[in-house]
Amino acid sequence: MTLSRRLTHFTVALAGAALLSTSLSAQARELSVSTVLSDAFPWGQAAERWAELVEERSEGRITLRVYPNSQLVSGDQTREFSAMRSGLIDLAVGSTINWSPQVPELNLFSLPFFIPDESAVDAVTGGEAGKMVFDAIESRGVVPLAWGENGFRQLSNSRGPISAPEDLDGLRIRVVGSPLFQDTFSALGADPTQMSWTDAQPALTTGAVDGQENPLSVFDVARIDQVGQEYLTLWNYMNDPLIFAANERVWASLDEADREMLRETAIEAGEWEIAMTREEEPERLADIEARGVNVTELSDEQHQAFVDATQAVHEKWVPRIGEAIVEAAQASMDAR
Ligand code: X2X
Repeated sequence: MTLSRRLTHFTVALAGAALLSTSLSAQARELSVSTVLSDAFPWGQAAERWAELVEERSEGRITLRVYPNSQLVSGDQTREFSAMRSGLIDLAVGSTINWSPQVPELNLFSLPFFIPDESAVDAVTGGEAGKMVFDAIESRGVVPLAWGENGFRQLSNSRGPISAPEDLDGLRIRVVGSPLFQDTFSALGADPTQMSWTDAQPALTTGAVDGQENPLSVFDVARIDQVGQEYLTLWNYMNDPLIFAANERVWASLDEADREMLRETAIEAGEWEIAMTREEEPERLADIEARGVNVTELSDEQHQAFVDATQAVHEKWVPRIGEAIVEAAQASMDAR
């Protein structure tokens, strides 16, 4: 081979390599994923798991970069949905509570004492009501992909054991930024105050609030007992599912195969996280008790007193959520 021939080969090879790398980098994509809690919690782990699966299946072509602690919305978790809709956030693993100001149908899960246990949650999310909720999200410009779980929310406070609505009388309770919570805790005679999770921890530490409500995993990982929350009531008054979702334009920009892959990996990550969250609960409760927290469980009669006290919340909120969705959820639970 002559020198000039060799040079030509070499040039062609170089050009080929350059082409290959530009086409690879043209396809390589980084998408942001917003979460409220970090990977110290199951919620953040759900997002990290999704990112790992996407990295694997796309062979590194698509990178999901997780931004925890609501940092993409400066700590204001109730703005996450709007930020995803507007394109400030590409993807999110978000809470039904935090998105409910923009998607009223999501208040279905916050109706007090409506969805009693894990199998009821699965019946609702996996049934007709779950589809209706996903349609409601989609009609507001966000593409829902899969379910996860923050968990059943339990009540803690620094004052004393709570086993009846009267025990909540006048207690200042930090609630999430959704009006339904304001109504539930007012109906129970407490003094609810809305604030973000970012603001909740200092408020608990300084004693600006007496109590809060969160799943056992959050109570445990954030060591809520160490900021004086020594009394915990297990009342399963509502479950907070998580939803994996995407901005509409980001979704439309992906080809069919990548959409399929993103949806499948979200479902896998969600199922993995739901199972883990539930499996870990007994051990978390044991650890919490071992740290000296006073845990109250309710008898059927005590439970009923809370149900009765919050009936008016249902009357006010069922029409806002949509009678059809609430009925569909009830039907799925009854059919278990
Ligand atoms: O703010 C909370 O309580 C939290 C972390 O559970 C949610 O984002 C709903």
